[in-house]
Amino acid sequence: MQSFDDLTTLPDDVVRDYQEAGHAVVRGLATREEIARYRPAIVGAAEKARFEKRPLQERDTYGKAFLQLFNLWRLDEEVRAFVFARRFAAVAARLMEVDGVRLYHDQGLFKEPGGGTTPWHQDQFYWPLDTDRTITMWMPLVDVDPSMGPMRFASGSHTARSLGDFPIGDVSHEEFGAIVERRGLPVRDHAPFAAGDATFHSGWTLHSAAPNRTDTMREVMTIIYYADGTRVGELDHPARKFDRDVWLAGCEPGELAAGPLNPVLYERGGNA
Ligand SMILES: O=C(O)CCC(=O)C(=O)O
Repeated sequence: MQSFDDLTTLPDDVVRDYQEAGHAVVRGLATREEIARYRPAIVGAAEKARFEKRPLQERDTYGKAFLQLFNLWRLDEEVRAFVFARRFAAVAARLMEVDGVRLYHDQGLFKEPGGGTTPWHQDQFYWPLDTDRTITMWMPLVDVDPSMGPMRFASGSHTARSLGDFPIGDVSHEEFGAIVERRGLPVRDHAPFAAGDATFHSGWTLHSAAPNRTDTMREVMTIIYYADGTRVGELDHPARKFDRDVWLAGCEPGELAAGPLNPVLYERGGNA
């Protein structure tokens, strides 16, 4: 079996796609063997971390979109090895054209059978990070076809940075959906996916996902990275203050975003 320290060769056109569109797909970033080995630990950690017990029909739109399970790397050594994979972090660094990346946090995003639409949103609305060099890796642990609710991205939307202060929900879906239509932004989903393929999207890229119309759980693991050297930004609304308190514990605005939960996961020429 390959090691997660083995890097992958990324064609230049994938980097160009990412820069231009704000998203890109990397096929086979994890092998089938790696997914078979690490999936049970990720699913087990997700079960441990699950706090949502209500049936789907009793939840709001955001709650119906997926089970969201945070920082699974802290629950299990195998999951830690997956989240700390130098191979994944190196792709994040190359796409953002930076020398090193830190972990913001991981999250399992499991869209249940019958799970709803993921509303249009921008991730960086939540993140008190003083940079636009932020990126999410979204990797299915099972094969995902278009009926299972793959992500879709509005190409080019990242260049505008903030398109409105909307937390994810019905209002963000309506407002951002209208922007996508009005501006005629091309929407792409990169589906179908084999387990181990991965998409990468920028923190300002508008994205959403269709409902899961199948009987199979859409198991996805995500890892969020930002450029090493980034400083903590303004805590200019409650969501950003909450994120600072949880993910950047102890870091104040203007200081390096480098708390105990934010290890360097890749450094060009280094060991990380
Ligand atoms: O998996 C989904 O449905 C949405 C994922 C997402 O919003 C993200 O990874 O930023």
